[in-house]
Amino acid sequence: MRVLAINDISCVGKCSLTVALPIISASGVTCDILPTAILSTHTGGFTGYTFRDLSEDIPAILEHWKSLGLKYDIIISGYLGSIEQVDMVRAIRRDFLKEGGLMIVDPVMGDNGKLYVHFDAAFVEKMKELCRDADVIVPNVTEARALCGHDLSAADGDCPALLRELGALCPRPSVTGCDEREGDKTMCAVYYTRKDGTTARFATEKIEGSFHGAGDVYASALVGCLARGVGMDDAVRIAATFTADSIRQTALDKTEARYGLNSESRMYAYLQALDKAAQKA
Ligand code: PXL
Repeated sequence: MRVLAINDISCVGKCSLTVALPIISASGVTCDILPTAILSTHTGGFTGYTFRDLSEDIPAILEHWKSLGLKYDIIISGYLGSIEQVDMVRAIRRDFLKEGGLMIVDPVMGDNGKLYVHFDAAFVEKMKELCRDADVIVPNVTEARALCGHDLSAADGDCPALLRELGALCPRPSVTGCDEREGDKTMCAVYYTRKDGTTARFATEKIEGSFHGAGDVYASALVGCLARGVGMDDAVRIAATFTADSIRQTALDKTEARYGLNSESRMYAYLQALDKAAQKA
């Protein structure tokens, strides 16, 4: 099983490839990487970071890979370094995804009701093209709202409605980070679509605060599970539980949110859950 993770390298801040590579590899499958940009830190909560867009390097990397005859069972794309990279990723899907392989798009563009710096309405429009090519998309609520043309900061959290709207873009959409009241508790839910088109929800108790890199941990663990043949229900449950455990650990450690999730010490529990589900799959 061979996975390709397309994402940036933020040297510090635990997101993108520094999260995807360890989690997907530890899940027990080969994870090759295509870096879209190299930054000294990610862009959320730091100033003065360096940003080298790698768009110019990608064509030669792909030519070399073609000469090796590389093909992938799963391709996951995340943060892109330029709008031009959307078409590059679409071409990568055409040239490198195996027949019957899975294209997963994390349309990384924003969070907490705002687009990240370097993203604008034109990028959102272009990202829709990539989502149309995907089998599975994993936007957070802000990205889902952007893809559906809604006001980003609107307080209403009607994730089932967003999920239905995203169905026009992609056959198996999901929406993560849906805050919902359940009695006296606040829950953080993910809504998702199964292969047969039915929809489902999985929720964990919300831990107050905003935690950078949670979407990357979730998407990477989801890919790890799917790559091991685990079905979507178990994959979502295991990935969301690992993410919630990592957030809880980060809150306990009281490390700064911008330095990312402390998922390292939660990895063993994640792998145990994955192994158990993979055995029955
Ligand atoms: O975690 C999403 C992400 C990925 N990559 C870079 C980012 C962000 C969010 O801020 O800045 C470079």
